[in-house]
Amino acid sequence: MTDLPAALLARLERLEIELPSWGFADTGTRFGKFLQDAAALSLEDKLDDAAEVHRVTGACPKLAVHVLWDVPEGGARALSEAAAARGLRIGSINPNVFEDQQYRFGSVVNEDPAIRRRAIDHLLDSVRLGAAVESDVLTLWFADGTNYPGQGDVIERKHRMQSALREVHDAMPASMRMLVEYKPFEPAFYHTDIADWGMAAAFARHAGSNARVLVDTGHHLPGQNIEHVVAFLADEGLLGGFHFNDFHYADDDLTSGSIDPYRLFRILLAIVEAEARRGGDLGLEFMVDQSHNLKPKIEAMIQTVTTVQELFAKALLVDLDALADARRRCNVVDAENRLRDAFATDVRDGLAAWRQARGLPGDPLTAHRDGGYAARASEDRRGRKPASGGSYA
Ligand code: PSV
Ligand code: MN
Repeated sequence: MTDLPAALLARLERLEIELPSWGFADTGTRFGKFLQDAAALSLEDKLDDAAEVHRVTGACPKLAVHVLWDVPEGGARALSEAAAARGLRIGSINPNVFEDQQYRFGSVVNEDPAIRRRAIDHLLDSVRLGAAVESDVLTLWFADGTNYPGQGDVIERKHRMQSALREVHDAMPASMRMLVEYKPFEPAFYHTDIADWGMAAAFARHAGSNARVLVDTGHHLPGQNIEHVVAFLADEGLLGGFHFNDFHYADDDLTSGSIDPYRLFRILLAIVEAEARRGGDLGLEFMVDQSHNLKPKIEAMIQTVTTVQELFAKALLVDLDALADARRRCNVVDAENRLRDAFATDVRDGLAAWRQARGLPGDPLTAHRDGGYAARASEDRRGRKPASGGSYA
């Protein structure tokens, strides 16, 4: 399909996809890391890589940062200036209350009030950092949880979480939104304090009117109907945004749409339907949270962005009137086929033409490969690495 509808393209034009700083660095599994010569080491490298993805896609003007991993010595000002120098902005601020040794038994729900205080202070510092870099999104993920039955008083911990989130929410400027992320397990293996979307929704309600839920697509137990969760949260006014990735088993952090593109299509359709019902955009944060251990990082990010665009375009192609009609008639086959028809439509030529009309390369991945960026980055970064990961650029 070469001619995509103008309204569809206008919606795609408003689809900004935020890239994660940590997705450009060397990452691995608990069994180790395979280093890549071209993987980013510094904040500047990560911004350069994000700028390269933005150069070829035109869709990624923001970089999400993790406070402990990314904030330079010069603080907020240095952070914003480094982003602006590359035509980017700092996106969501991700506090880190999960790595320090003191957090072995939790952060804001720790038994020790002094540790709880330090964790909350870090969150408050992150609010200030966000305000200083003009980021209006505070993304909260907690590793807090327990490994064994009996280890913690889950309700006491719930109350601690509630009061911490409320305190942080109250310190946010009016323009800032708090996104509360959930995850059923890992690193805790018996219970996690914010285990699912329902708990995240309850915590967001307790925190205040600027708190919403963040749906990381990999953070569900097997079989969860994620599009139902998305539709439900949107209707409650509690859907804040996404961490996109794909999975086969659990939180695998694979490239979006690589395992089950029909699932991501259905999730995006839930957004399209909610926006149609509302008569306008939901104002969501579309963020990527992936860990590319085997693929070259920038190529995987470009694949992600183009896949999300393709699947969003397909979701926008669903004939919602015909779908409503089939539902009214209780014609299950016709209803399902409205989804299958749209999903089966090949939108790649249409998107290439759309990109070219906007002065972008029709094929972002080829443009990146032809530009020689990866070879230059490998050359520059190889010498700064402890050991080379081999031939991958
Ligand atoms: C946790 O698994 C998570 O999804 C959170 O969003 C973190 O910020 C991110 O991964 C990186 O550790
Ligand atoms: Mn996440």
